[in-house]
Amino acid sequence: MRKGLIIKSISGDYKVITENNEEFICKPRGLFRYKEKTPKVGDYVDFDDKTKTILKIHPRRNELDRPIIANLDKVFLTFSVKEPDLNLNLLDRLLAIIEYNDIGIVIVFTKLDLLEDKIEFEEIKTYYNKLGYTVYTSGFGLPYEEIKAEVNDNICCFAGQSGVGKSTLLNFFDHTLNLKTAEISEALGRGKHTTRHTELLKVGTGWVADTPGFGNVDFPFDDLLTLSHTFIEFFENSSACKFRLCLHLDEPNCGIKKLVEEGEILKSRYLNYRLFAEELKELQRKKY
Ligand SMILES: Nc1nc2c(ncn2[C@@H]2O[C@H](COP(=O)(O)OP(=O)(O)OP(=O)(O)O)[C@@H](O)[C@H]2O)c(=O)[nH]1
Ligand SMILES: [Mg+2]
Ligand SMILES: [Zn+2]
Repeated sequence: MRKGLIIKSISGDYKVITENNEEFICKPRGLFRYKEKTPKVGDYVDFDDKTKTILKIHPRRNELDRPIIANLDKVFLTFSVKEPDLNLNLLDRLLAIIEYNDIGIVIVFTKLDLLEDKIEFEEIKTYYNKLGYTVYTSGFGLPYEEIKAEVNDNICCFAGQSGVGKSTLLNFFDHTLNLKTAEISEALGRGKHTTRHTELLKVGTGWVADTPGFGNVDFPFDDLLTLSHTFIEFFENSSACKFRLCLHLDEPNCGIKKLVEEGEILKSRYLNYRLFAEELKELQRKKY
């Protein structure tokens, strides 16, 4: 029996790499299907190198369904400022989901070279940075050195909409990766994503996954208090609210709403929060 890390899933088979860099294509044992357990990229597994069978999946520290990956240390939330336009709704949604999963977060804004008026963007960037998230900006992958160094000793993934430049940036990390990239009009026109598979790639002393882009992700929870706690600045300032379990929606004397009015909390972030709260309420209505 050997131990390894799943670095790629290939239509039902899995590429497993061992500590001394031997690679094996393995099948999951039949019992997994019965137990509805599916190996994921990022899983540490025990496998038989003779029969090429995955015998056991080690307990996961965390896992995401979009992108499908396990045991992440860090997610690079990748957002272009143009083409496609900066999607703060998706950013706030992903921040909430990754916070909930307790995974490290790095925000990367791409395509700065396409932005003429940077004033509004600077405000947004400063805001997210002040929340405590590491924020990088790049234009055509540059400068990439600091972003690349974030991968060392970690299992990471690049996540974000199709066409924001995830594969482009990874190619800057290491030209030999040779990942396929495509014109956004081309990508959207075909209605397909350029990157189709999630695969962990060795970069420096860490692993990083290029993943297919996505437009929307469901919340892994449906209660409003959890949502309010994943908005870290709401959580940190909630002692300013009259009610201890204030959801910052229609309660009187809400400290968060006051901070929004005073311009201390980004308005778009609060409006997205309200939209997400409505979405969760709708989910609950359907469920019960
Ligand atoms: N102007 C500009 N174009 C960029 C930048 N980064 C990427 N692009 C272009 O954007 C297009 C899409 O880039 P990709 O790297 O394929 O995007 P992706 O996020 O990997 O997309 P999917 O694989 O479909 O999820 C390509 O034509 C890139 O050349 C940038 O910083 N500035
Ligand atoms: Mg790609
Ligand atoms: Zn409140």
